[in-house]
Amino acid sequence: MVARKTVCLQRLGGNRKGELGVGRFLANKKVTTAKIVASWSEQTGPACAGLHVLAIDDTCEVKFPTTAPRRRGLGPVKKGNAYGLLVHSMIAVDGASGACLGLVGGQIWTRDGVNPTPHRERPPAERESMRWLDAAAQAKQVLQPAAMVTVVDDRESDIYAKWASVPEPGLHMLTRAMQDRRLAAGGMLFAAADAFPAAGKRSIDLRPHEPGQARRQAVVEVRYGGVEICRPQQEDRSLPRTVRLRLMEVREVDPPVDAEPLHWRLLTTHEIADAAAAWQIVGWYQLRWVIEQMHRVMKSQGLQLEDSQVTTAERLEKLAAVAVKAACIDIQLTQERDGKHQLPGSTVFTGPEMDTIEALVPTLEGSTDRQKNPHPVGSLARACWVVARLGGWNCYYKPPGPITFRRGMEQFYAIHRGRMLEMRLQRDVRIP
Ligand SMILES: [Mn+2]
Repeated sequence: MVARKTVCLQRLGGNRKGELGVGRFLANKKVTTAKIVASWSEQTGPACAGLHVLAIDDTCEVKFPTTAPRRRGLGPVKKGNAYGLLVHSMIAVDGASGACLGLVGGQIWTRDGVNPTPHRERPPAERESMRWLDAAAQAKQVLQPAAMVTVVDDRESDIYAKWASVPEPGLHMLTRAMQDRRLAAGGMLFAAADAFPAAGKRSIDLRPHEPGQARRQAVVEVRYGGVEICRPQQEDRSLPRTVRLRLMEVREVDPPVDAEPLHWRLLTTHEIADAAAAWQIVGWYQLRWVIEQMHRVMKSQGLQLEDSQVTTAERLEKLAAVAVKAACIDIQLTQERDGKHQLPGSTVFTGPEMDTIEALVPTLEGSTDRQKNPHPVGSLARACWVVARLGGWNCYYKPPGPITFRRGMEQFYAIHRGRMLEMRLQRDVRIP
């Protein structure tokens, strides 16, 4: 069971009783990581109906303290010098507003030691890179209600098999290029961009990718054009020999001396009619910061997953699966705290949960206007206000952030469970 009281379990369970509950939950063989991951996307499809959705995915490594005699069944991460789990997750983001609409899918795994077979000699199904194709397949399933889907990911996902097999009508891809590839017309991909005309300059907002980096503005120049990439030599021969794509190059003009200059080569299946369309695609790629923020919240701010003392890899995987969902909700609530996107409560909460939210409003309101819930009944923003109040936000000073929302969600679930139990008792024990 739980070896020691930990910050992580305190936060999930609230108290000693909750901690044992979480221990039981993690030990329960019927609750598998796969089942928790499958439940991530329950509310996402309906929230995406009719929209152009960016399905943004990324992998993060969660390391745990281990010692040689006690590895907890964890495999190597971080180039093999630490032990932990890998978490791959995909979120749905509204391409027009940037609002996070929930989780789409992903997977959580641990490595069995450093694989002795070089990457290129492994069959595709055994490569970790399959996760990018699997996530894209999950996007096709879960996001069927969307009008259009664009899968957005970083350099690790620049995989020929993906370019050749994933896109279909209504499902696009936007990925940062990693490989300098041969082109059907001769020459190489990276050099091709040099021949494209510059399509304009703009100042864009760069958010920090790692702690310690500062947020800054960068003036960038964009160029774009069509390319036809060739199937690599060692690639599966059943894949088409070439794939037609658009290449965009985004390069910082006069970068500051102390900063790493921005230089993105983006490949996409989208047509680029003009400079405005090119800038729109740059904007979509920039929304990748939402998943980076979610992974940061999962690892540190909200759940302190890396501090967890849970004893086995299997239970840590389940804990991580719960933490991903919790972090996604924290991001959704933080984004919607002012009602900016006018999302319905159903984006995050079930019907009965929204009833509990509404029942809590009068008990949390104060006498002044500042202390009233200003958002319409049934809206996600109205729920954000309630959860923030439960998390200790006092209606004044700075707006609530992910940590306040996490604290509030734990309170909320405890109250909601109590309320459901009370309602069941009232129904079952009919006093004449
Ligand atoms: Mn990545």
